[in-house]
Amino acid sequence: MRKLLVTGGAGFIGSNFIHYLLNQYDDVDIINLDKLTYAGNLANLKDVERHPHYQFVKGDICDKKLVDELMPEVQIVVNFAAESHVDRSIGSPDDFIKTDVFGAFVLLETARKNRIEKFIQISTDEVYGSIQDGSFTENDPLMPSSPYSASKAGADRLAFSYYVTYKLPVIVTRCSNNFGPYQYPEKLIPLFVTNAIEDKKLPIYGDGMNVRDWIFVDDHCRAIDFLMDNGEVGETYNIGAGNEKTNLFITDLILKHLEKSDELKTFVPDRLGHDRRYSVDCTKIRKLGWQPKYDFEDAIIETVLWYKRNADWWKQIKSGEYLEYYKQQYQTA
Ligand code: NAD
Ligand code: TDX
Repeated sequence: MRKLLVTGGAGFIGSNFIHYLLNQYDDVDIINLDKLTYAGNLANLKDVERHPHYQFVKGDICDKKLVDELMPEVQIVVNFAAESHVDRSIGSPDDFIKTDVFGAFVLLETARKNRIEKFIQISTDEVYGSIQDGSFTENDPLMPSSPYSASKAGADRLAFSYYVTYKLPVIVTRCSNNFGPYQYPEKLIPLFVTNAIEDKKLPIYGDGMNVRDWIFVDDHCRAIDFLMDNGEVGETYNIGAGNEKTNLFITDLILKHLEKSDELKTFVPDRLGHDRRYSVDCTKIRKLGWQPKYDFEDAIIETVLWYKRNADWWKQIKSGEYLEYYKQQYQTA
């Protein structure tokens, strides 16, 4: 039996990862440590809340005493917990520094003392910053440009330093933009899908020509699982599916699949410091034997359908704290 501490498991990717592991294996035990910030939602895990191999602990990864209590119970740590939204980091970076950097430090330090067998730090492709042509490899320098990506870069290299200095068996992953079920509707795809369903405006930043490389969340989860077994400790792995699209292309695709009018498209002032293009070279993980399984357009259709069928899930979110935030930010809610 492998026992994992999954942090941030009530968020988008963490909850998909927990579902993935429990569906895939009979021999994993999971402790999900999550603070339940605005982005954490136990509704994402309703179907597994009584699963015999799953336990939820509400708490903060910065809480050293709590982390000290949990760490001796597990062999593997997968750290998803983070403040994850770039726009929020521009308005109020404090929690990004606390959770993404200091929280990662608390986990690493405690993992080291407990001789953890594997520590997976979930970083992001945003740590490289923007690239005009070509793609970043794992050896390229980090040039993060938002308080979010700078915090993630801090944790990314701090994790690496624990491998070099203390031989903690760390693996760092840098994935591109995820989409799929249970994504908080402040991120581009769930925001635009749910707004379009309700005939609300779709706020496109700047000229809409910024490029992101999209990956279906299940492919990301499989990559993390793959690296837990096959990744080399001390190494960093880019993860992506090679679906580079402009935001306008994504917007048009969503409108097409929902059969909604072009008139919902609304150009709004650009995000401050908006990275133009992200692109990662995934040769390293592909050579090891992982590759994405999902076709991009099929996965988009599946995702749009999921939000159509699960309106209760996002309507609940869009009626709370969210509404206040969006009224202040964009006046689109
Ligand atoms: P999310 O915002 O949906 O979820 C974050 C989760 O972390 C939430 O459940 C939240 O309650 C929890 N959390 C926040 N602060 C915490 C704290 N101090 N202690 C414990 N739990 C805390 O984020 P996501 O999109 O699922 O991203 C998960 C991870 O993957 C993040 O580290 C993010 O940087 C990384 N990542 C995300 C993407 C993407 O496209 N979403 C791409 C690459 C990497
Ligand atoms: O309303 C919007 N309008 C818009 O044009 C929003 C929310 C976004 N955008 C643009 C900005 C980006 O170019 O869409 C693109 C994607 O934006 P987000 O969904 O906010 O994602 P991004 O900033 O690319 O960061 C995401 O991918 C990498 C995640 O939020 C990060 O956690 C992850 O590390």
